[in-house]
Amino acid sequence: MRTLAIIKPDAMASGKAGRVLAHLESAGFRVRAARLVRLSQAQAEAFYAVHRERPFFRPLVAFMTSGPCLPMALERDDAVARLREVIGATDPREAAPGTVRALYAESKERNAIHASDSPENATREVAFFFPEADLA
Ligand code: FUP
Repeated sequence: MRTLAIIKPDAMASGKAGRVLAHLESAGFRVRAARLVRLSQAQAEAFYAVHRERPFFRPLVAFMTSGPCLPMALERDDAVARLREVIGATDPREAAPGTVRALYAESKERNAIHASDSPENATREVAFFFPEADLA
């Protein structure tokens, strides 16, 4: 099964994308599609539409449009749940040792990586960035 990860602008800007990807590959994920993108305001708002009413929505959209990011379709067994384990809690101070966010995130707001939180969202989010024909 597949899930969506995004290496976020903080990790891209600080040159951690390679280390984050190596971490994911070591955890058994295979990259089936990847794209370097600078999200537009409209794209970031659409991607995070579920958070529209939350107080952190505007800062989240501002951060996600602040520089390039790297969406990737990742595949392995039980991909959605396994990737959530590998990335750790939203706030790196609460993330388990050795998780991507514990290792590489700057803060709860600039937390290095996104991962789909359910199989339904994984399907929607992979399709948001990658048409079926672009998946390897
Ligand atoms: P997660 O699924 O761990 O990425 O976390 P959420 O879906 O709850 O939140 C999505 C993104 O919103 C987080 F990655 C970072 C941002 N956020 C904040 O900036 N402040 C918060 O209090 C919660 C989330």
